[in-house]
Amino acid sequence: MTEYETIRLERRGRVAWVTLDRPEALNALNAQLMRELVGLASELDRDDAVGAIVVTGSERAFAAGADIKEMADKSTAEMREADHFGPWLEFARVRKPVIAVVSGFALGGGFELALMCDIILASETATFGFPEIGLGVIPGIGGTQRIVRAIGYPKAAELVLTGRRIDAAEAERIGIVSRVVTAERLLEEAAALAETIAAQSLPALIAAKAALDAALETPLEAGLAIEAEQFTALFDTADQKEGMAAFREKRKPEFRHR
Ligand code: DAK
Repeated sequence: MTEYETIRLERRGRVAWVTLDRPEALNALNAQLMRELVGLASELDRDDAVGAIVVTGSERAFAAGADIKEMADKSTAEMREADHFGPWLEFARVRKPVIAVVSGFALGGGFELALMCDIILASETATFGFPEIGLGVIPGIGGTQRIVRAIGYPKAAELVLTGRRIDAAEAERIGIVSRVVTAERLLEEAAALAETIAAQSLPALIAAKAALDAALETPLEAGLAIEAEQFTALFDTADQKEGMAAFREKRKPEFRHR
């Protein structure tokens, strides 16, 4: 059993809850947290008992960005050497649904981490923003790319170029978060959402995520081909037979995730 210092793992049924746990730094993403989180996410991705992964922080902060104190004195050569980019690519490659459950600050790298997840569920206390420009840098783990794809260039440019923070209501209005709920109901709603997803057939979830990802990364025709192939491949799964038999027999399916 791996020991973690900067994150916590709790398994609830088929949902794995991963909580960022550096309260002294508002969950700033230092190298250790990145290693632990990315390593765990890859492990959970390979674990057939897990159908969905929740990533969350504390009430006060999802994550207040990359760790400024850790990188402040680094040179360009040292930043290249440290390769903070590669591991995050591995996180974004997780095949299973990942849900960011955001309360409080999701700034800089914290916002970027949320954008790497498939769904963002936010508390009304959530605040999103890219403060990097005010630090003399720019978002570095996918922020400029994913925010443009999420909300379009003009609004993305305003957020990245000004560093302006937005509240949960605005984040919902412009399409960054899928839903905003009260602080009291956040964990309950997150659990219901994650359980609903994790109860579906795992091969179908993985196929759905692969097809959704293709929509962001390929021209339409290539994406349609990927969708068609993912769809067709599911016809050799036990869960497709069960899902369609259950429909005909007017009962709920009992998926075995294969
Ligand atoms: N890094 C390190 N420590 C942080 C931190 C951060 N990002 N954010 C907060 N903390 C620490 C504070 O320093 C403070 O520690 P002590 O001074 O008590 O030791 C503690 O957390 C509590 O914070 P505050 O006292 O400041 O709390 P407040 O409620 O007053 O303010 C705040 C909360 C979130 C508004 C404020 O802490 C703040 O502005 N934090 C910085 C937010 C920020 O600028 N984040 C963007 C960081 S830049 C890369 C890829 C990506 C990136 C970089 C490299 N590579 C691939 C190489 C991404 C860059 C970023 O994310």
